[in-house]
Amino acid sequence: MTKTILRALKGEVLPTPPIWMMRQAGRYLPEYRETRAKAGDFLSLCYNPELAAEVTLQPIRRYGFDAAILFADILLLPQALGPKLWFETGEGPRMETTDTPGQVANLKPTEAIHETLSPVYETVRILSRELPKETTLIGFAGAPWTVATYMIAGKGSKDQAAAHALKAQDRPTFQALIDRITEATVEYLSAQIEAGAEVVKLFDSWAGSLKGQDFKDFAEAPTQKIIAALKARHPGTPIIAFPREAGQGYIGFAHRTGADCVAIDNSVSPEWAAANVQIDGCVQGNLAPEHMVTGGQALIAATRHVVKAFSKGPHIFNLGHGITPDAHPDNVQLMIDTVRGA
Ligand code: 1CP
Repeated sequence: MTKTILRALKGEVLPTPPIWMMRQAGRYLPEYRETRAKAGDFLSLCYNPELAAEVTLQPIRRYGFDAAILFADILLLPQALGPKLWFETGEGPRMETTDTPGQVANLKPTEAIHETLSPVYETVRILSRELPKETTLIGFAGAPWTVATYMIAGKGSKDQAAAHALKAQDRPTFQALIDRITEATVEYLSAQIEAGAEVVKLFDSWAGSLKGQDFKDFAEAPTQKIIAALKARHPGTPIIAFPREAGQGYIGFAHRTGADCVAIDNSVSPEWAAANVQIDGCVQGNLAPEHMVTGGQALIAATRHVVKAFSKGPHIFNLGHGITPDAHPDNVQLMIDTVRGA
């Protein structure tokens, strides 16, 4: 029998939506913190196939989610193109910046990425052997705009000002960077699929700061190119796109990019998303991650609300963004029980 997530991605309306959660392997789980301590630091964990597979499996064992997402990070791909990457404790990622024509030209050739990223493919191979047969394995990458925002600023930022500035001041350099990331992402995701990823997801976490024509040029166009290239090589592999906080940009996004499913953040109501986005096919989302912290009757009511709003079309239950480190593991169980028992 086909796995439930794959059925939903093909457009089937299931009596109970399949469920997984962004950042399901993460700091809210004591077993994750323990394995991370064993690895030493976050990047060592990402590049250790045995331990990365272990943390990917932890939420599957604990909760029986319908999908596992490969444990890695969207910043491994830009690191594989050359810039140094490290994590400052308590602050987040830092990268050597790439914002001049010379720096873009000096990025490593796309073929060179596999040298750095081969442990990630090994993690995928381990997982495709070890996951329960009903669990779908999801691979992923950052979408080019979101990856570019970290490469240009050298860190995360609320408004992505450095990337917007480069786009305004030196469009050819900005476009060349987007093109290099786009090309490398195709090879990275292709390698994940060849290693055993059954679905891939593109995280465009900062798509919401692109407006008007910029949204079309830098959220839609690179996503469309990646999907077209992947579909030519791996026609059977479904692709989930997550243009976070796209707002009106969600409407027709699947149609324009070729995505099999659009992940919806929690800044829009599920009724709106059902009426405007689910009409084109499968959607994923969109419970507010805060409920994993606060729990209780409000969690139950909001979970039922999301399930009901999307119940007439293909739906994969998920949060609107990643679960946060202060979430309580019992609230995750309560959400799952509510989805499956509703
Ligand atoms: O243990 C730790 O301290 C590290 C926390 C952490 C984790 C658990 C980071 C650092 N990355 C991850 C794993 C991760 N990141 C996954 C694994 C699979 C999963 O369980 O979902 C995925 C899919 C990501 C994707 C990712 N990394 C995104 C896109 C999704 C999103 O959350 O918007 C982004 C923007 C990143 C960059 C990143 N990596 C880590 C942090 C703290 C950040 C955000 C940095 C910032 O903007 O400030």
